[in-house]
Amino acid sequence: MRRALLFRGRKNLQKLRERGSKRRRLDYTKAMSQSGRNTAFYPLCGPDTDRPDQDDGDLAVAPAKPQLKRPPLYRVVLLNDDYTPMEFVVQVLEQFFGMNREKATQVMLAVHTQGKGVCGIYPQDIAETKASQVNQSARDSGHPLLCEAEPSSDDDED
Ligand code: TYC
Repeated sequence: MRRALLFRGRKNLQKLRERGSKRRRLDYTKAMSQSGRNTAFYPLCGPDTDRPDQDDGDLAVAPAKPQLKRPPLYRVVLLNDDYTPMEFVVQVLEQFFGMNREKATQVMLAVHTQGKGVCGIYPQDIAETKASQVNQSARDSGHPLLCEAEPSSDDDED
């Protein structure tokens, strides 16, 4: 190609360049407008009525209603014991459950007097992660504090 061009005049060369660049642009545009139609991305480009190969006839077509369901919820429950310092429990409630000091103190005292108490309600994976973070933190600090995740019955409503 390079050698062939050497023998053409300047004007010819100029024409060739113009023609070449026009062609490239035209081909590109055409390719873009055609190529999407047969791909999985085509429906994202607009309503189905634009699609030449799909005909719904006289039927009214309603979009399918998404079938959504809330994830089952789990309670994170803190258990009382005789050895874990109250201050440690308060700090755990602040750190892992986002409670302020006043709320954390209330919950800690409720657990202390009633034997157990709910720290929060979450989807299963989050509840289990929080419970195991609390248990790990207690173990790391040498305290017997225990935390559990259990299915909650509060998630019945649809
Ligand atoms: N009962 C503990 C004490 O008297 C305090 C405590 C509160 C421990 C709550 C655990 O989940 C707990 N030091």
